Amino acid sequence: MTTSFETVAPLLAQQAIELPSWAFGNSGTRFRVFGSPGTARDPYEKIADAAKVHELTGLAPTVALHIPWDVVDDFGQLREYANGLGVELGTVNSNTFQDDDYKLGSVTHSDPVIRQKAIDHHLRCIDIMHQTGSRDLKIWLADGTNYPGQDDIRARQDRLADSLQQIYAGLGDDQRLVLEYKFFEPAFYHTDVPDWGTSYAHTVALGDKALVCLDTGHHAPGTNIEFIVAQLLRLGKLGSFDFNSRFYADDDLIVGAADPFQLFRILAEVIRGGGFGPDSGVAFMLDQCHNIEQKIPGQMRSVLNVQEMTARALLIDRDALSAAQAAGDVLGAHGILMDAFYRDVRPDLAAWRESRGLPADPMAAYAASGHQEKIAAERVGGAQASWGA
Ligand code: AOS
Ligand code: ZN
Ligand code: ZN
Repeated sequence: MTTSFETVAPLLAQQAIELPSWAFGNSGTRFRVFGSPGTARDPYEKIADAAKVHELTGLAPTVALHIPWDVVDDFGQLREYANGLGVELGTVNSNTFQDDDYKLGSVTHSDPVIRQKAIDHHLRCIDIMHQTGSRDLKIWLADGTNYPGQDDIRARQDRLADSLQQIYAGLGDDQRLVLEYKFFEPAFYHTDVPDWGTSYAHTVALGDKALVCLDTGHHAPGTNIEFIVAQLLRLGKLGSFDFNSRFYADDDLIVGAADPFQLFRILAEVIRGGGFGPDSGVAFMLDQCHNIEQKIPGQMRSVLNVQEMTARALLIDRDALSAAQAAGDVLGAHGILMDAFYRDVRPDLAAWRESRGLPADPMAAYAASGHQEKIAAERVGGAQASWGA
């Protein structure tokens, strides 16, 4: 029997997707960062942009900060400002990749002075988290080497473990550390946290408050990401997602744009493994840049894509699927999964949004609202925020 949209709507109402503050700054590639009219100039304007996405979609109640890009004099005031616009401050992302001192590494550096500087930066992030009310400290490290023999891979792991332990010791009772892995870039021979296994090993050694962050753009082409999702959920160590999509490398394009079917498969495993919903402990975040498209509607498109694929994944007829799997019905089981993927949930979602006081078509509502023109007219003078500042 086909699962009805009405059955899954209450689950969809629980969906929350965190937006990255840096998505509202200018970004680009190593060739060019493009400016665009109306781009946010400071953390306050980035939060206002994020709040607009939430206002029109009801999907994005929190905004992730990046330190030092989003440093302000008074984080309590920033928090109040966010709350006044109907959103909360979320994950704090540490940054130890833009300082000359970190050229050869940060928390893995062989020089104890530089290592301490990197550890202290994370402790400062934890302090900020107390002021912003954030639960998660997200650590992504640019640490690694470019040439075989450049440094001792094993010693770097030992230094990483020691540094992470010192950071972990600074966490409050309700705070968590999520460790993101990436197999290349900016280092190209090896990175110090290249894969889920390495992140898993370190987070297990740290303790229950340390979990793995899975960025969908950080795997070799062809990697079965949904398998990693299933495995980490099985092990109780999936802490968060950085959603985006990619054609070639870490493209940070709009989630669901490059490979909607992969997004569906990932979400199907999330739901199957109990990783969906506010009590699951798995945080949904975006990690994207909008280089050529408008940023607010770019983020709206992204959260709507996640919502749409979540709806389809929730519509999988689990009983029929289990029965087909148990019966060894290869094509039947595959067909049941594909039936859910091909369900066009857009009309149901539009009607459901309207029933909750949201625009049926948030993209059209934004375009018609004149908001983009308004911020373009208002935000003149000053320096636009950009990825890296
Ligand atoms: C880098 O590739 C990682 O995806 C980070 O999560 C993130 O993009 C970065 O911290 C944003 O500045
Ligand atoms: Zn990421
Ligand atoms: Zn990335």
